[in-house]
Amino acid sequence: MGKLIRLRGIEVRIVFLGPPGAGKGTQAGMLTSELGYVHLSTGDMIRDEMGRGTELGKFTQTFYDKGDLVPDETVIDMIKERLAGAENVILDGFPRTVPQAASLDDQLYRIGVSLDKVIYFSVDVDELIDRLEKRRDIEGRVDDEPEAIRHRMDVYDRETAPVVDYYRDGDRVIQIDALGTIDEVRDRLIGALK
Ligand code: B4P
Repeated sequence: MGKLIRLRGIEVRIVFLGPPGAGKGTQAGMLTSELGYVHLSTGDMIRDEMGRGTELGKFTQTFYDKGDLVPDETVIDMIKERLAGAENVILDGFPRTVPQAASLDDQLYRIGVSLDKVIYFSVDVDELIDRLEKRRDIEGRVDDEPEAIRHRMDVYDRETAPVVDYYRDGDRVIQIDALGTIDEVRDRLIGALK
């Protein structure tokens, strides 16, 4: 395992923001295996619940399959218990709404820490659609079907783009160009984290 990048010598909490297919999960997975971060992905948590057929999974599936966001209270509860004890965390896909972002600030305030960086993955929409269609062919994800993709893009514009503005107001956003190969994006990301 590589050396953990520490900001100001303390533990690190980072948010990855960006539209569906921007590569948040891909890059978070790489940083986790290479640099020892803890990867908290609400998308993975939801897929895990759905895969195990739990009551929570059945509830979230009705939103997920259509490309809708799962209700804020549900996702906030999922992240709360995992966040409390975790250090050097990448939050991937959370927050996705302004109420989720406000809840995260509140949770971090209560445990006496703050966010170190918010990384915004910027990619144009044609490339996003191309990536998600390829992923559908490989992984068969229901939310990567064309209608669900279009809907997720609309939901992103309406619900998640304002989260970028929420963090921009606090001067907390670092935008990276997420176009290019996975390794090129990784190198830009590592540069942004230093
Ligand atoms: P997520 O699991 O977060 O998925 P995503 O936004 O589609 O993908 P991501 O940006 O991580 O892209 P990836 O690396 O996989 O969310 C799924 C659903 O869960 C949501 O629609 C919602 O229903 C629910 N949900 C999750 N969090 C929620 C929340 N906080 N509140 C409410 N609901 C929530 O990359 C995509 C593809 O591109 C991959 O195939 C990858 O291999 C490829 N790729 C990546 N980087 C590339 C590159 N540089 N070049 C070419 N291809 C690349």
